[in-house]
Amino acid sequence: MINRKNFFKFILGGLGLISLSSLFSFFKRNSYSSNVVCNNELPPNQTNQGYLFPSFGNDNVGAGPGLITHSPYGSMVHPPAGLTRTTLSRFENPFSIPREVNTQYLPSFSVLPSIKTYEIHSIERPINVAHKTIFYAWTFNGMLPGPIIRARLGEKIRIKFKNMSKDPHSIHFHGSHSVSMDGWEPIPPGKETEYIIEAKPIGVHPYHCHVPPIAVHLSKGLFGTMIVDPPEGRPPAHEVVLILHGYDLNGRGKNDIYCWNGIAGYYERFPIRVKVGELVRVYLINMLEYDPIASFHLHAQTFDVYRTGSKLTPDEHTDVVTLGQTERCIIEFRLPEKGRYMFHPHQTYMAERGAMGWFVAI
Ligand SMILES: [Cu+2]
Repeated sequence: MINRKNFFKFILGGLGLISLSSLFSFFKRNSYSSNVVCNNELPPNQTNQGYLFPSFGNDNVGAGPGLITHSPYGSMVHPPAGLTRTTLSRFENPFSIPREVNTQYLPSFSVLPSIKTYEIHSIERPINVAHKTIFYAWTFNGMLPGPIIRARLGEKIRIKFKNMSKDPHSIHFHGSHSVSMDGWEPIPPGKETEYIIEAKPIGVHPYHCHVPPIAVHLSKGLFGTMIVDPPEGRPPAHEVVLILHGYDLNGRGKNDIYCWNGIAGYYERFPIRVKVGELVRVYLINMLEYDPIASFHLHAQTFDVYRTGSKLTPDEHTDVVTLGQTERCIIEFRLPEKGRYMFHPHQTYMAERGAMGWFVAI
């Protein structure tokens, strides 16, 4: 039987539990322990362990995840405020830019044989990935996706990898290389290693951390692109790297928002500008976790598909290409008249949640 005294004890105990749990969830919401953080702690050009990071917008105020509203164009997740048309220029090589001078652009075809050395460090940092949405990312060199590595067929690449984060990580390259350089062995926090690989075959190959749970390490941002050019290069073109990726904002093993090159809604706000009639070459990679397949669809124009980019003759001519996880291809097309040509995965929920964009022919 519950008497009056016990009844009050029960009520007070219950109230205590409720307030403790709200206190706990308050701290959880306001710490970096979850993927999404909602506060003002990310200054522009934040430094971490001596790195100068590019800033990705400045609207990190408010409650994530993402601002999901209807738009007449299809995407309902918008990029952070404060970005510009050049924020993601490192994924693009416009014809008109002298490539050797503008290092902010996609690395150019290398002319002389060499051993290229890259320093790649795994670094944890918060990144504005969509409007009012900060993601506590695991990155290579503070970038998401990681740096673009570009080499000529057969060139030697030396990767000096240092793990500057709190968990073990590694770098595993797709393509062919010595099995002793395969990069699946975890490198503990604070330790470093060196990978030496020969760039082959020609094409576009992802690299990524291979430490389990791989889905978590990869979807938190530890991936990047390697382009291997044929010895004679490919025909001159306006080149763009497009990597499809998703963010699991709530740690549910499910993507909440989607993006090309790390920022949801970016190419809807800032279309990729190309000239009418010029050759456009897209290095297309599917780096999604949690969604087994995705596609790339271009509106109003068809394109050549070079699967993995490993041949110089196209495998098909179409307007939609489907890619499994880490699958990739090179596509080429020309836009024959001025206008806005939409692109998106034909898994339309991905497009509506940030992965819709435009090419604009001018
Ligand atoms: Cu990892």
